[in-house]
Amino acid sequence: MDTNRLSKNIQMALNEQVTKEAHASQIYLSYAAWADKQGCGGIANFLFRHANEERNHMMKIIEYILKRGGEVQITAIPAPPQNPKSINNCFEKIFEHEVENTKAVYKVAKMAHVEEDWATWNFMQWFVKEQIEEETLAMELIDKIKIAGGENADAASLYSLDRDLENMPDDVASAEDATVENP
Ligand code: OFO
Repeated sequence: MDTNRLSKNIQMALNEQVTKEAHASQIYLSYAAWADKQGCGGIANFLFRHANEERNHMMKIIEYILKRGGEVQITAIPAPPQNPKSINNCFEKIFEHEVENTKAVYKVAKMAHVEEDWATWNFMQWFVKEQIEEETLAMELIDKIKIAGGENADAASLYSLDRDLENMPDDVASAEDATVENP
């Protein structure tokens, strides 16, 4: 008796998303190592922590596939892109990657909608919401580096940005959680 509650296509799309989250984790790892080498230990710390968050996303999907009686396929992870050229470029690349990942998440959610797989559709809503946070976080990084001078940021501004990011939280409050009392 087949107890797999996922269609072939949805299972494949979820497995692809597993690889995408693993890839995201590798990207954050590689940028973190690069940032550390530039002397930006605070930024590196922030990015290392975020690499773990991406891995948690991966695990969340693996657990869901298994819970639905599906089959998990762990495949090769593509290599991360080339190192950034500057801290400014690093944050831009992070933002671009997050937007790419949002598109991938929407694709799976849309597929679930078309197939009327409401369990997967509902599951994917967590990721839709998470991507709002991830994009907001990336936008905040871009704003911060802009204030520090963008490509022309001097050593003093980079130093203070690095110290700020050391302790910056890994997630941001999203609009859905805002209230009048706690905007
Ligand atoms: Fe998994 O959220 Fe970023 O990519």
